[in-house]
Amino acid sequence: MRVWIVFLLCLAGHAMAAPVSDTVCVCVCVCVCVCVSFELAYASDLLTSDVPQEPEVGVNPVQVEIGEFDEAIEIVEEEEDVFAENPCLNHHCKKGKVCEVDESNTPMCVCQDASTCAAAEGDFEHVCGTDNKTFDTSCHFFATKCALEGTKKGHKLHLDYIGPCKHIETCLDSELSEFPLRMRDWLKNVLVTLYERDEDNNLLNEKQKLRVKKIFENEKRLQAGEHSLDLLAHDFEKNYNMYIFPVHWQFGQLDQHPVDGYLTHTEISPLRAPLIPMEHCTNRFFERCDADNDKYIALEEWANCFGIKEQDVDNDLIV
Ligand SMILES: *[C@@H]1O[C@H](CO)[C@@H](O)[C@H](O)[C@H]1NC(C)=O
Ligand SMILES: [Ca+2]
Ligand SMILES: [Ca+2]
Repeated sequence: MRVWIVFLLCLAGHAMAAPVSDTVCVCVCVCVCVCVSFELAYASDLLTSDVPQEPEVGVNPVQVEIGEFDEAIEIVEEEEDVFAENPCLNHHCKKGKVCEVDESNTPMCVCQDASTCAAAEGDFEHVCGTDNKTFDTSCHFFATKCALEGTKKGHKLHLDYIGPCKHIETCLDSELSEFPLRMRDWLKNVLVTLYERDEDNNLLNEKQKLRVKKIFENEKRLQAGEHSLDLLAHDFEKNYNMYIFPVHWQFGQLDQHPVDGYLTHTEISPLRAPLIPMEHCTNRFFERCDADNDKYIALEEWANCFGIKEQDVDNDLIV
């Protein structure tokens, strides 16, 4: 892709030097080509990079963003013999921290200086904190949060959503009840898409594949697309069984740090953060999910939130 851009730019340069009568025509063609190629290169960069981005419709942010918001997770691995020279090589620090060695060559995690974060390449890299302040990138956010560690302000500061801070409309009760309809349908479509793409990517394990296969092959399945709320509600009633697994599966995707049958604020973050700018009921929805208000969403609470009946909640569906 890059080669093309350079090549076309050369052509453009060439054309500039050509007689005026030729220039007009050539320049128009070349300009269009450059723009298109650049966009393609840019798009393919986006797809392969791990920066926060607006999820495409049907792409599960959990797949895209995995690990991006796990602010509370500190992974420390030690393999001393292999990396004896630079103890930092294999010493991972949580977001917002970097590894440094002290006088005795012991690696330790210290707060990253926000000025060492790479600048944002666009608005899509900005993130909005719970203080309603826009940060350039998630790197800037976590560096700032780290610098505030131990303070009340730092304790309260979380990454709220992806994108610059904006006005988020109040979620009305009527809208809140619509949210799970769309979300359930979306979860089901995400799984079916993963299944379709999953030749040998192992996005799903064998057990999961078998379960999604049943949904995928079901002729009564509502195909992905824009549907009215009435149709979504009707489909949930009629094809209720198809929604049980997707709801469980998403819970399992999020319940990772640690795998304990409960979702913390941080664990839900990979799902919430990209969703909030698009769905203004996201926060209210997840708050309400925690029915007993203990700050954790248990599987039963989660399933109930999506309209799954108590007798269909099954821990075995998650593994
Ligand atoms: C957050 O900031 C945005 C943009 O600066 C503003 O439009 C919005 O009203 C603010 N929200 C709140 C809750 O203050
Ligand atoms: Ca957990
Ligand atoms: Ca709870």
